[in-house]
Amino acid sequence: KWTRVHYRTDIGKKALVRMQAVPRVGIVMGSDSDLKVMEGALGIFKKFGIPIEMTVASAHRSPERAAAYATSARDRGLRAIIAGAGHAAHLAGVLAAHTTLPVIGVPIDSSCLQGFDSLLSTVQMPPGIPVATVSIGKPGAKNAAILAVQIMAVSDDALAVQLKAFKKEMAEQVEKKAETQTI
Ligand code: RP5
Repeated sequence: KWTRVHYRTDIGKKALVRMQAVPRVGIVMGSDSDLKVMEGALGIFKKFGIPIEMTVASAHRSPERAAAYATSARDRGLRAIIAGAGHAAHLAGVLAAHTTLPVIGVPIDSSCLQGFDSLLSTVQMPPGIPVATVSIGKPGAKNAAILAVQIMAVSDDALAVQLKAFKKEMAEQVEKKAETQTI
């Protein structure tokens, strides 16, 4: 469904954007080295036909860019933000501080501590600024996308129907494997 990939000038030259319409979910990474993990979210958005945008902004290396991204997110049409970062992963928290949109954090296993550091720094938000933190790494990126779809489906019946079919499909795959494999 994504017919083009181009750069959105309004959020910076490095902003990788895949879109067919106004993006509804923003995926932000602390570094372009996080892309191999955050790519795990893309298949879900493609499956559900939800236009998204991806960009790089760091809570530490480019704090103004991160703040500007989150501050403008709702007005630009986004409905949720997914933030993936490694090491002392403050990106999701910083974005959450600057927006009223739901922020989903993906801890990335890019440091010597293999994501345990990122998990704690993403999930342990102080009261008042929640970040919905998913599991570490690529499975977390996929779950972040599903969670974003579920958030949007609260006010979108067509998406809710698609989600129901998605769950049914997963259950059928389990049944199929159970029938064909001897454990
Ligand atoms: C974090 O530091 C990023 O999110 C990334 O996971 C990690 C390493 O970044 P690079 O040194 O590869 O740019 O801020």
